[in-house]
Amino acid sequence: MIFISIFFALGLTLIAFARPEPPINCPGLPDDFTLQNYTKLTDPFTDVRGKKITTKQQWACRRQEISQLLQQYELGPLPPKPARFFATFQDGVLNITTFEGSKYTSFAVQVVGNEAGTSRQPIPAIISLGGLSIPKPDGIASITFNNDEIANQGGLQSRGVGKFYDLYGSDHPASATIAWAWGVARIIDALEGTTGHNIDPTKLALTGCSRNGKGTIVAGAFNDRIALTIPQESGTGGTGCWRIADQNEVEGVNVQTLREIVTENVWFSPTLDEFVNKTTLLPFDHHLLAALIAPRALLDVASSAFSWLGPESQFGCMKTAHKVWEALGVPDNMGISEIGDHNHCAFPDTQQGDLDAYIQKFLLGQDSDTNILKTDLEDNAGFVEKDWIEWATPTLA
Ligand code: MCU
Repeated sequence: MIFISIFFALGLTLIAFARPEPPINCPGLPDDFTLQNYTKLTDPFTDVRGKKITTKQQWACRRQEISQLLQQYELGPLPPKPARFFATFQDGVLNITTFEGSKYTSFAVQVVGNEAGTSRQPIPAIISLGGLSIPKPDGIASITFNNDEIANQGGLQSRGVGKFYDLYGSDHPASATIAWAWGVARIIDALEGTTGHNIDPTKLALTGCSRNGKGTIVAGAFNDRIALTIPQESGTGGTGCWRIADQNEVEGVNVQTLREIVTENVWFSPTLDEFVNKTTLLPFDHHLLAALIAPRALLDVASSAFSWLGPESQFGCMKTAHKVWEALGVPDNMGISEIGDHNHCAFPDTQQGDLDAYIQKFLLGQDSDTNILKTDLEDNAGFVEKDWIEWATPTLA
């Protein structure tokens, strides 16, 4: 009791609770599920049992199925919310401690630009993996998440290193990207459970560039409490599709592939190694990773300047993902802005209007035109829909 009183006296908040996920009654993966070779982009609207998805309710189960498949074959498992944690906010720093059994770990994130808010009218915030590399919009706070300390990304030798693994064990099969998704969830828990930061936890965006862009799409996909996800120049393993990158490589493009990426870093679980030279066996591609975000907002800020990032793959993969937002009746909640007139992770003025439109609509609640699906490369960056898509897009009832 004295302990709690001291916390309140200091203007801090102590929280320790777990909120269960709302139940949906979905069948889950069948016990006899087997991988099948499929060379095109997998159908979002047919489940693993071959059943067509025609309603939003069925999509909720298909979405759960895709989430399970991604964890099983590519990302590793996302642990549920820890049973116990506490958070404090003081002097612009959110301190978070989580407990699992007898172990605990603590990390802190810096909050800036939150002065504009008042306790009457809290303001939106952008959480960035590794720091902002888009311009900070006015009237929006910025929260810097040092994702590397949660799960290190210093090459293959950094597998299992970081605070996530201190808590769950260095042999936990979570990839760095899903461990970062866990970290983002803990930041949101802490924002929800503390006061004094003037941030509205229902108006959160997430961003990160390059390798942290890969983390952004994963963390956006696995965090329903993120309103707007903005991966920047994430390339292969982010908003690019494995199959398109492979095809481009066959055509002579110097693009990053699954085969290469698993030798470079720990962004994916070791389970993905099995798909080296066999990306066509994956029961998903990254259009379905992105689709987990729907109907929430997604703006893919891509670059067409570097073949390594796969400009056709990023554009084609996200153009395909967009069909899920179309099916859900919210096509303007997802955009692609692919422009190549700048250095890697140097956000150009030419994309400012596209970014502003998404910030205005999804963080500030203003009207704006978010119908943005563009690349500055000719012929849709080379992406030919009929070569990749064999399925139709329904209107989900
Ligand atoms: C685009 O992200 C990565 C890319 O996947 C890597 O191959 C390369 O080494 O680094 C990029 C990056 O994170 O650049 C900062």
